[in-house]
Amino acid sequence: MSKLPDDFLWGGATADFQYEGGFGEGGRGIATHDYETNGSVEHPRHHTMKMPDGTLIEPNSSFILADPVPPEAEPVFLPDAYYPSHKAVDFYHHYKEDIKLMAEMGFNVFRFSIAWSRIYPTGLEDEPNEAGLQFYDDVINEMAKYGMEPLITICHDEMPMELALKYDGWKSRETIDAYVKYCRTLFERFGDRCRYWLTFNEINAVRGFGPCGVRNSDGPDRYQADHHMFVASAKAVILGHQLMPNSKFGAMYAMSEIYPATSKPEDVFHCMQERRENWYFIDTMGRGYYPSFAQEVLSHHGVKEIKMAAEDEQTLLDGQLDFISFSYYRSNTVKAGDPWFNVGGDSNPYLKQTPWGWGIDPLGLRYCMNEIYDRIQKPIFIVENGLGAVDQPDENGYVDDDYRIAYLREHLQAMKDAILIDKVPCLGYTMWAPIDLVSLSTGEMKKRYGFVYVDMDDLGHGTLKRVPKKSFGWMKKVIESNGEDLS
Ligand code: BGP
Repeated sequence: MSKLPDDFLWGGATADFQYEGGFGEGGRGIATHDYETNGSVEHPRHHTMKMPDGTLIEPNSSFILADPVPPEAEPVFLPDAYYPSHKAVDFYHHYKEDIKLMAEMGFNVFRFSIAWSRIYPTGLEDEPNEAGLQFYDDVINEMAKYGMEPLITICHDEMPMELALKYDGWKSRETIDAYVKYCRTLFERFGDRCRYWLTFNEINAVRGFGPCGVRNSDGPDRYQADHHMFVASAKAVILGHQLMPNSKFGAMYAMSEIYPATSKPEDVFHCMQERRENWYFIDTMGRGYYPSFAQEVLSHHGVKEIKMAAEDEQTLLDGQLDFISFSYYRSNTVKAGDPWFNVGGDSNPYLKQTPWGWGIDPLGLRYCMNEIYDRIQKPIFIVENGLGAVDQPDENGYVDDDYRIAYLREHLQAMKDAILIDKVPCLGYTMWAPIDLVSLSTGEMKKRYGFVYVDMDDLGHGTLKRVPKKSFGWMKKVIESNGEDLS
């Protein structure tokens, strides 16, 4: 093969709580991310929680969220805080304009997530919310006008708040039933127009109250919750295949490549063990059974065993994924003695970094694609890759973002090398995120990824006007040439 396949999928990816807004509109319920403030690298965004005596819980140093959250704490909105998910960049009211811009670039796929709380406002209703279904119907039909197919993330790091409060989210098996009910509704309503589905976003990295509804995500609760998500994903795949015979399912993994900090055998061995923290997820869902080292991973986290129902083993086997998708932004290094599940890891002295300290490593993308395919032998789908940077618009809102073009050019070349030289089957590439949106990790707006500039600042001020950046025209040319022309 000397060229990318003719049916290669080119597009962009977004997540509802970072992009959609429309808080309280169309009967949408409250989701876990709705209580997250904005933040920065120095001051992590966090859920504001209140104890019965009125004391507010301060965020700790953990990634994104205060954790653990005491069982008696309730979420609370503070009058003077800014909650970016409520408006995000208002795709809810701009979807026609945004989809048109994506179509202009030549996208034939658009990955977006459905807000669970828009379909089942608390997660507990028997009947879905028609206005929520109608919104996504409108989005999908608008895409169809341009021949753009959906890649739907069923659950992108969040859930209706009520499920978190009532069941401690994924810690309980009840949440599996709520999720499968939600999936059935989506498949019955959209299945005639959607082939590609992702059951969860970055399932290997999510933990804690915001993404999983779990109040204490260190140790046993986290791994029990993961098991329930594995079972829920497998049940969704089984049901999806029954209801939509042409459907293809993946789940999405955070694949920051991890290298040993040195060639010292102890560092290399620790790196292998740290990587197993990811394989634990990919193997189980990609092959349909827990890997042989699963207990070893659990032991690192002080977990003696996972509670499983008798039928879970068969469910995992029957509900294995059709393809493996992942996000790839950066690589990190680890060394012996580092804590387990060292999110972010250490920086790599051989790499340049983004302003947010993420090591830029295009070859790591080729490495990832090869490694996953060698191991799981199922097609790859790259569903997130991009550069978060501070853009400086001119007086018309135009951004000359050569740095973004350079990042994407090198990563797309690495992807092509994996496909054309190493022969890794890859279904497509969806860049994060085609239109500027709110950052997941910091809640900032100034960490921009898009081909299209959105006039809005970190506190939600601005006209929301959309202006294509220089990279917009560049990506259009790349897609027109099916990836041949990266100049
Ligand atoms: C992934 C998430 C996305 C997205 C992206 C960029 O982890 O799936 O939701 O936001 O990373 O991260 P950030 O927004 O923190 O820069």
